Amino acid sequence: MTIYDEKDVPSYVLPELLRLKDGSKVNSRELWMEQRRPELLDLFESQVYGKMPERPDAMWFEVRSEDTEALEGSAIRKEIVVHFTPDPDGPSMDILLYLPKVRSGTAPIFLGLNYFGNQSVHPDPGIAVSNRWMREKDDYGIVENMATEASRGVAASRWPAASIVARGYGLATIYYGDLDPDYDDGFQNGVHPLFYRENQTRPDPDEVGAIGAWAWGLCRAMDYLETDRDVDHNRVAAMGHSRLGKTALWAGACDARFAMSISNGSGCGGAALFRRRYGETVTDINTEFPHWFCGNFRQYNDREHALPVDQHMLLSLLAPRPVYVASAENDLWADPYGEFLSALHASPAYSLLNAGGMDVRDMPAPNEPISSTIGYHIRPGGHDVTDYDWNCFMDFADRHMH
Ligand code: GTR
Repeated sequence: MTIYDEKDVPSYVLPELLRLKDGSKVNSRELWMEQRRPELLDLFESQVYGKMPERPDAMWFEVRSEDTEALEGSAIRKEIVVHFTPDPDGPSMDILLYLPKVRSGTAPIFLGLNYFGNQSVHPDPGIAVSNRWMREKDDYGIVENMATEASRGVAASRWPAASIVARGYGLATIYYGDLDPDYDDGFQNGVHPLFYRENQTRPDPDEVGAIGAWAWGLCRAMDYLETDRDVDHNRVAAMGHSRLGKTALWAGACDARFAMSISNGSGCGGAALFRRRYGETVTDINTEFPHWFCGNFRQYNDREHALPVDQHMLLSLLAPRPVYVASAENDLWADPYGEFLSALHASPAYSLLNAGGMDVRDMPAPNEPISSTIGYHIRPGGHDVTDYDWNCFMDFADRHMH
């Protein structure tokens, strides 16, 4: 039975953030940075998402197109292919990048993965239509698992590129299926084979599933952004919705080059606390999506209490960098209150680093964003990314990334 009522939430004790495995108290920046943080990162890698793979030595970038008159002349559009091997026809991902034309210096960036190909984020006819496998969605112009011309701009409401550019930010996005198509194929497609040892045919129980591979893609996009002279790579925010919100948090936790992470409706395996079992549970997610997490994570089906971590610890790995969590009132499957609580319980790590944290104790009312170093809002409505969400993300970035 899915829990949708606070009175059904089991009582639970969260694992203690500021205590080392050996029981000693973490009371200094040094102990946090040098011992507790690595300990937690290691637990998340081995038990939840899998070990983050390295950058491939032979990776290279190819700028495939550039248009200085995009978005009615307000933006520069670039398309970049990130090749993971020397072979130009080998595994790769395509970055779509919009940069504000009017700007002083380099541009800060929102970087996020998308669900239906780069052409889905804007009707802009200059964006190449993805030719990768995609989840079927007729009303989005995805036919026989392929994007068609009709899929241009179908997800534009989730990617307000013109407003982002007007506020001085760039937008970079990649189709998540470039990294790993989102179905359970035993990890034969996508980037997983790149990580295999000789004769290895599937990830070990502590190696990345799909979320780990998607997050790895965000890190590889960061490798590119570091080389782009129009981009301020010290101000790149990883952003994502839902399964890709889980991904944006994990990427920020693994890679301190991200100035901040923003999760929207990320729920179970994202911002929400596992131990509440509210909405989606570990068993639900491992059953429906057996390919998302690492193999070891299955040990916690119906055993949330046995997890050595909970998701306030995931957020704490971002500290002292800002992190923003967004929920929606009707998105109960993602447990809005559990998302708030993990933001709240990540605060002690931020305080220890003199980085603020969350400056409220109680869940705010809808449409009353909290903009402390750990930011949060809940808005009316359901599981989606709206202009309201984006305005909050940009306000938060204005405050913490400028
Ligand atoms: C749901 C899944 C959630 C969330 C969502 C999404 O079916 O249970 O964890 O990730 O999909 O990504 O849209």
